[in-house]
Amino acid sequence: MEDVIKSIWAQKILDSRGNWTIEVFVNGVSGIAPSGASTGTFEAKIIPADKAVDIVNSLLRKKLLKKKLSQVSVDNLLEEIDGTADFSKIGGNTATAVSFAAHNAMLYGRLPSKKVFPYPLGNVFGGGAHGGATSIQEFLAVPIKAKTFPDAVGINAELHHRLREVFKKKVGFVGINDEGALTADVNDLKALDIITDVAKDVGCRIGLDMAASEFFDGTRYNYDSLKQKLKPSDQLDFVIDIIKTYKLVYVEDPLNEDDFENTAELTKKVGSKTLIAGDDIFVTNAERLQIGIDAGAGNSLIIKPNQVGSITRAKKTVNLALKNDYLPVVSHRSAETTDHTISALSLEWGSPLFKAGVVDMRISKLNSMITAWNRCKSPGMAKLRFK
Ligand code: 2PG
Ligand code: MG
Repeated sequence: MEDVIKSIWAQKILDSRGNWTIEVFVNGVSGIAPSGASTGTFEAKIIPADKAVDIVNSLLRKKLLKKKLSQVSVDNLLEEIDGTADFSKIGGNTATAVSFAAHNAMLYGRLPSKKVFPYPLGNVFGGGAHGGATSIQEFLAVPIKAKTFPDAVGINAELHHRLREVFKKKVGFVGINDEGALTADVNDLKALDIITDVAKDVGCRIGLDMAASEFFDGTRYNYDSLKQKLKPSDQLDFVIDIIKTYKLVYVEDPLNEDDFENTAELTKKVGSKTLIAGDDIFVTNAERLQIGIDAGAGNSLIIKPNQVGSITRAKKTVNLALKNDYLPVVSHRSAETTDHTISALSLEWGSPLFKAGVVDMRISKLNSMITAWNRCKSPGMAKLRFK
């Protein structure tokens, strides 16, 4: 294993939205920063890709060359050089790309050999900030009956294919949004009706990423296509109602990013059967997760290393989650590239669910996981509490 940074350089490349992002090479191995559209207020700060590339090719190159290549030492050095809590000086995107490249350089670009594989959470239909008629951002396939990882991604893809036909027949026009999820001119409840029906045929369950902060205006949750505006207590009842009606196994960000109280109430009421996951509310940040733990808010959380700017920081949050029985879900962002660092992290950290889409760019992450599965001697799927 190489234990010293012998070379480091950066370039800007395009992401899936056609925006510039930063790619860093450490000892010739790549790491690329993704980015989001439904970003949490408390995420690490992003700087323009040009500036990020300059910072790596000048300042970071000088400071990191010949330094020890270990995750913790690289990430700690990045924190030291930056000196802020949210990487606002060198950029959370810059730090993420360096952290990913260092990680991948140590693995020589391969995935770690682990025996326990996650279930892929697949975004098959969507709206909100990613584009579409529904306020709910993501309707997710959860293939909990699959016996193998390749079968599981196959089930999610099958649901995507079938829904394309069903929506075309029922509504006429089917679109594709930022994550390759289908869109159609239906309201949130109609979408749930159609998707749960088809999911039953395909043999999977359904979850949601509501990304509710995106349609909360400070007092009301605005469901434009349903023509309803809900105050927080009504939003709580609405979420409980759809969880029961559609037997949802996973609901992410059901309330605004600062509403720990109602998230705790929801967890108390439905948390024994349904995963209530925090994304914008925790932003992969250990301090924010601790507030959630103290309040009893949620029983699961999204892990996106770029929300905190380094693998070491994200790992700290994963450890805290596992200690407190919160199920970690390693996740992609809506703007992605062919980078598949998060596939490796999902395996390394034993995250039982892996949110990485179904089609388009997203296959890079899924396919690298299939390779890891096929290389493994006796692989098995993770245990899920709602099975
Ligand atoms: C989310 C993500 C990924 P974004 O909200 O979970 O699906 O979206 O990257 O836009 O925050
Ligand atoms: Mg989310």
